[in-house]
Amino acid sequence: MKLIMSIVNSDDARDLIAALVRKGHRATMISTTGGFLREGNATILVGTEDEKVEDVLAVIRESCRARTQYVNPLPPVVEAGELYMPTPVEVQVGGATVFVLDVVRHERY
Ligand code: 2BA
Ligand code: 2BA
Repeated sequence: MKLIMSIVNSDDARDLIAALVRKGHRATMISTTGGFLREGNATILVGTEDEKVEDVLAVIRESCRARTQYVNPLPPVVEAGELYMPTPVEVQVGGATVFVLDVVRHERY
């Protein structure tokens, strides 16, 4: 068994969950925050049998699209009287960042 941990854009999360459930997969959504942009994203956990992993990954690929975002980098330390004009930096935000982990044991009580 595998645990598929997928970090996705909050805007895609509900459609992804709906698509997974439609195809008979079980899923849990957690609200998370990205360390770089410090913005909300969503982490979707799917525990599934090894042979269903590719199907889950295909659903994730279809439901989540990459987009470009602009962020203001953290300001440097400036001397008194100096002016700092932040230049927004372009970053590509996935799609989905996916980790597939081996499940050592799975129980339902
Ligand atoms: P954030 O950490 O908010 O990152 C948003 C986007 O900013 C990233 O998109 C990437 O394009 C860029 N970025 C992040 N850290 C960077 C760095 N140290 N230097 C330069 N650019 C950086 P994605 O790679 O698509 O990641 C989207 C979200 O997925 C991330 O949000 C984070 O919450 C999660 N994530 C991505 N890779 C991860 C990893 N290796 N471990 C844990 N979480 C990860
Ligand atoms: P929910 O997804 O809201 O599911 C509530 C209950 O509905 C489940 O109870 C199960 O009895 C049923 N159910 C959910 N998805 C189903 C499906 N695709 N087909 C048929 N019945 C389905 P539990 O199995 O006790 O799960 C309780 C909660 O634990 C779930 O809430 C979900 O958040 C999480 N969960 C369970 N199995 C999971 C898995 N394999 N991967 C990720 N999260 C899981």
